[in-house]
Amino acid sequence: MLMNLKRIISLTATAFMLFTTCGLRAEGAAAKPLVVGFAQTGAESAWRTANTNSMKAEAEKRGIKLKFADGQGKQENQIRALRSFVTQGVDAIVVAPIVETGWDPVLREAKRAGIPVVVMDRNIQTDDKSLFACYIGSDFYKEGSLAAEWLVKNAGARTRIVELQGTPGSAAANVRRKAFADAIAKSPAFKLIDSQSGDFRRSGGKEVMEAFIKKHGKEIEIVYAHNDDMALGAVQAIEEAGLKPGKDIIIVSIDAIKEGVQAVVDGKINVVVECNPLFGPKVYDTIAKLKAGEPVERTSYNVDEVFDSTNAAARIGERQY
Ligand code: GYE
Repeated sequence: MLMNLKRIISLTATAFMLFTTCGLRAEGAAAKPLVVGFAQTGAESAWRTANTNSMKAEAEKRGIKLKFADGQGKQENQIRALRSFVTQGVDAIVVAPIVETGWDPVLREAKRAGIPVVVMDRNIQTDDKSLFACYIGSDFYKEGSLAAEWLVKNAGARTRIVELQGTPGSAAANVRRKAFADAIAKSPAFKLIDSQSGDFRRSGGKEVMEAFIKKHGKEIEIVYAHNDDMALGAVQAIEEAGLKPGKDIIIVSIDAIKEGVQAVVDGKINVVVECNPLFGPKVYDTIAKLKAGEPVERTSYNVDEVFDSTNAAARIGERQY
């Protein structure tokens, strides 16, 4: 009788211990945060800062451990970061690729390790679509077309354009350039008289615009800038040359950062086409789906708007970046 009682007590104790250890283990596993490696291009523009902030803030909100790598404008730095994420065995990788090509080898390494890759912001060119899970970004072709369409409607007699290109080889610059060229080709009065890269930077936009003014002088009637930072740099260069940006020279631009929309309100930039950088929530929702084995959209874009003198003042209060 006593033996039986002892055995019952000991069995119960063992069962209890097993139960609690399993319980602890299960709890431990559930509490393990998701680890995401994010290879950012750098910090070339206000758009980029907003994008970085969105990715960091949303990770924090969701208890995701974000390993952030600043590529400092160099693809080789981003490739190194991706490799290190693979070695560390992160749960997922996000990359905002500086340029379009040259990603296959490192993406193959991620694929072999079974780590899903989300391409964010700028797309890549590859023949093997299985190398990344999906692309979450912006319709750069639409943005370039909207900028050109605005000119067709509003430029009046002004036709001679200089272009401030983004980073050479980037999807954002390549596609915005092509879309704009395609659109103005349909209105033969327009003439692209010069085009140079300002690397998506304010300083770059200013320097290139100064050189354009020196070279072409009064011939310049329109500036097409691939982003607001370069447009704002061009505004400075135009003012320093004693001219009125937005009046003597029409400026069209892309991004719609707060400062860009403010410049529209102030009449210094004529139109900004929106490119929303706040991808954090969408990116982590997508990663959660990928980890759960659920299907995700292959390509998804943010919906973008156009801000000019007709709506900028009324809408500037809503701008989040
Ligand atoms: O327009 C620019 C940034 O890739 C869409 O990169 C992005 C571009 C954006 O530096 O401001």
